[in-house]
Amino acid sequence: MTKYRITKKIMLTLLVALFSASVSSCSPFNVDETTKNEKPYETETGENLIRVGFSQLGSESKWRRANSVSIKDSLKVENGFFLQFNNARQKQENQIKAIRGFISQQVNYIAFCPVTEDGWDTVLKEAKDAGIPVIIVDRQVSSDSSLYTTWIGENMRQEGENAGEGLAKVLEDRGRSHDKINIVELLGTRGSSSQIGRSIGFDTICDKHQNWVLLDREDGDFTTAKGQEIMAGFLEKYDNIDVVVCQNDDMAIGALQAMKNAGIDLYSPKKPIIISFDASRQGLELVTKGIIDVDVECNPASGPKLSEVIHELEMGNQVEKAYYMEEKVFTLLNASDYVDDRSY
Ligand code: GZL
Repeated sequence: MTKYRITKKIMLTLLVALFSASVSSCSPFNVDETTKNEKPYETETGENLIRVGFSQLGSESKWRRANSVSIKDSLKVENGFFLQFNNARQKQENQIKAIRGFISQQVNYIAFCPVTEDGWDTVLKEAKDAGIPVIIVDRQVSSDSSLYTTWIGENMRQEGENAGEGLAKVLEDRGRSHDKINIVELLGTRGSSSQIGRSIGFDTICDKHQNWVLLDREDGDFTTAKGQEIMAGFLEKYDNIDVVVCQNDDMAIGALQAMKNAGIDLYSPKKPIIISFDASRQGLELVTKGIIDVDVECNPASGPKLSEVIHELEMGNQVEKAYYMEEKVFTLLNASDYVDDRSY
């Protein structure tokens, strides 16, 4: 056999190998082979799987990553689901694109954590017109509730009020209930229901304390890096900060780093009072050290409830319009009882 023919044979063999590898590496669930009514996704035992398209807003914080773990752990094949999961990297346009993809693939259900409240009417109408039930998870949308089946999440306004009441208690315990108190705030993603609800709730309590002064508030987008950047700016601008309110632990960790960089002793009783949200493991560890003074829980474990609600809908049962997650408030008095069991 000539050299050319040997080379050609080798090339052909390689091409065939490459092609068969690409076919076998494709998901066994090629979306083109399916239509919604057949529920074509089956286990080895022939059990039909419920197809769910889930648009997660991003992976900006420990809380968000824990929420994604909860969703994936609950909507798995063993529980009867085929989950198509998309990470939108905190961009609404990516979420809308993913949801439109789920509609065109004719999934059985769509669920998503909306990065901000507004801008969902059109795509929710498209899902409704396609006959696909939509479940909102975590944050809320401003769209009419007729456009989605139910919402599973947290009471953000209550969280904000819990933060304000927690601050009032800390000040009372330190004999500072009547002092002038200067406050700065690191807000979550502006326009998200988490930011809006927590701000409204906290402001409601602030309004009851005329001696509390809000010096400044900026959008930290729920990230550690932005939290540190904003807090460094506040420390340059103000020399009389009594309280720092961070709308999640990730921003609090950034703010604490900025305070350390500015030479503030985080173990000193004179350090600014730190109020935070989420109550992640790291947040609770900082509470047990007396560095974070109040940490308001925001429970990310909405996966089991999402699984339960979809199974109810599959059986043709009615479901509630809203499901609230259980949440606590942590201080030095109770954080050590919970920190070791924190999964995130
Ligand atoms: C709250 C959730 C927020 C968390 C942040 O329900 O939407 O988003 O508080 C996360 O940690 O980034």
